[in-house]
Amino acid sequence: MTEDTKADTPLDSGRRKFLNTAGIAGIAGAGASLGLAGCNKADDGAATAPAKADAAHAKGSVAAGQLDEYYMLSSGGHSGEARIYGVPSGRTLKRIPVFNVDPMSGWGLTNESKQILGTKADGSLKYMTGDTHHVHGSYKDGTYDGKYFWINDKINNRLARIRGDYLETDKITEIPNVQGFHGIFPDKRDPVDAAINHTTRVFCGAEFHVPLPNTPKNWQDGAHYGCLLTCVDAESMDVRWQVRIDGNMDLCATSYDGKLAALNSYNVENGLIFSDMMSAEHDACIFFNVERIEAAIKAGKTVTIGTSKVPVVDGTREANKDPKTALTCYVPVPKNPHGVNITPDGKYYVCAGKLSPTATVIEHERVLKWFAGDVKEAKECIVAEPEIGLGPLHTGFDGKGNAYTSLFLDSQVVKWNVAAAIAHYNGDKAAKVVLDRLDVHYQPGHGYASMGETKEADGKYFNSGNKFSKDRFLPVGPLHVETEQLIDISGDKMELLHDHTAHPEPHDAIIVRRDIIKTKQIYTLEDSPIHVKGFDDTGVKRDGNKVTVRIMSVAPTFTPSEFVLKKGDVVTVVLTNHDKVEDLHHGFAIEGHDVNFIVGPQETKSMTFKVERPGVFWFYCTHFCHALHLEMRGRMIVEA
Ligand code: CUK
Ligand code: CUA
Ligand code: CA
Repeated sequence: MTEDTKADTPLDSGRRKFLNTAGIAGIAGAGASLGLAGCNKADDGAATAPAKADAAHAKGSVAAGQLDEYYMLSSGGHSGEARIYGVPSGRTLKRIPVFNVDPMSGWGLTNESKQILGTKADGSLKYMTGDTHHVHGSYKDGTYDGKYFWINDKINNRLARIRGDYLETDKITEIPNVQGFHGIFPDKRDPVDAAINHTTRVFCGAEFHVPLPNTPKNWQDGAHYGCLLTCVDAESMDVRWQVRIDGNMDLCATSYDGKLAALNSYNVENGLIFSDMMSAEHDACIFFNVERIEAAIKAGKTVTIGTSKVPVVDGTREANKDPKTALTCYVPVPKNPHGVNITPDGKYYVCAGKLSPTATVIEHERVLKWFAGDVKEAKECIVAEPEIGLGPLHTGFDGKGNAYTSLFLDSQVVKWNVAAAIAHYNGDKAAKVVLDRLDVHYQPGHGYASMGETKEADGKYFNSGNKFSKDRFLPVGPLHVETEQLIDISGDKMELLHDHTAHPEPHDAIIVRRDIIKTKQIYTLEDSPIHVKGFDDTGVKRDGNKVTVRIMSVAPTFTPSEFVLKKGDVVTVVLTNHDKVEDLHHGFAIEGHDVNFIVGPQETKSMTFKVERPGVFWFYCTHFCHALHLEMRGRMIVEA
């Protein structure tokens, strides 16, 4: 352990000793169970005097009726959704359905959402689930422009886009020939065209190897397996190109000049089993030269894989030996790294060690020089490798030269100085690298700072997304809630402000200044080509057994309030909400037919279902809208 690590409170060092005895090798061998053993020891390291805790809590609280300073857009893990919290309050503001089915809004039930999600030939959803890990926003001039947010699905390998004005999912793209789609990052500008100083591409890494093309034929032979980096067009959401690499890809970061995408790889071994994935001392951070890749695509130096038409270029080591023409650069990083983040000044990438107690700092300029042939070996791009603690995963930045890395095994966040780490690496042993440590509760995964992934990193807040809450909240059965801990990073010492809960299981998030996100409060009728124009446009239209029922809502009525169908009809209800009052949503549900969705002011949604039982069925408004909300209902009559 480092000097700095030893200098902690007695209680702390006891816990650390426990982990030390087991050692890094043990961590690798015993796997996750040891990691958890570390946190089984109840830790009251944060038990500060109540008065001090109250003062800290007050700093992070937002009074009743007051608004938060930031939006925190968070992934929702295997819930398949995205969430929005307010910062600093930690209040949950919204859950955005993305890859999941959401009865409240009708996501996955309405025809419009099913079209975005993708359907099978019979009209049912192609996939019902998703696993979201990373949310990132579109950039302009090195900071968020609030236009789009993207989020990955690791289960079914899809990239979704959330539009910033409605904060709703508007497009989903399935990526061919990949599995374990994990890290994503939008580019921050074009690498060549100076006029394009905003996001036009989204880079998507693949964590799992698959046979390329995917057949079971040679499943035992790893040589047939490979991983592809995918570039998706930010506007059209079409897949532009892919690059085949050696190893795998985990997290992604992009440079501020648009020239490079960086992805950390923990499986340079191309291992198919656990032990093989950990056999090498060094893995890699892979840098992709965007301009060269696109030139190679243009020049047609491509192949296609299986039934996919996406052009694929060769980014493997063997094909990229000459730096001056290389598409990729593999910088060696110790052992199964997790996370790569770029400093807000655009100068350095930080790869956290995971199985090594270090962070690796790689200089952007040197990687560019390597591509120019001016740096001999890729490892010379490394400018520091500070020891920071056990199980480092993700790093946030304050814009003042400091980095904040989550330490999964130590259950801490460590604050360290990037310039000092570089000086220390260059021989200045007096350089103070680690500046502070704070216990978090417990086992942090992602950590992220306010505006920390932009040039406007403001050094105010850091959120620690902890994987285990244990004793922090009332127990609610075997599955505990997760803890998010908000930390004030404006001073020399980090200060824990408060905990808030998160439904399992968030991974990454971003904290965005509130003035950047400009939402619309009212939809536009023309958003929907099939909107009901007015009373004259309502009613039942029949075409054989296909029936369209056009309905409009104006609080507290539906028009028409009755419609008559025949048993066996396939019915499409089109509902337009003609209310124009902010927040005046109506719900539409039909008894016994599993029909349920809401429409906002001036919004249209439709849903198709079959009626098979004769009878009278009430439809009603589910969303409290008016003093006569309960009376806002009508009848669907199904004749035999
Ligand atoms: S990964 Cu979850 S804690 Cu998917 Cu970003 Cu590191
Ligand atoms: Cu309309 Cu409740
Ligand atoms: Ca490895």
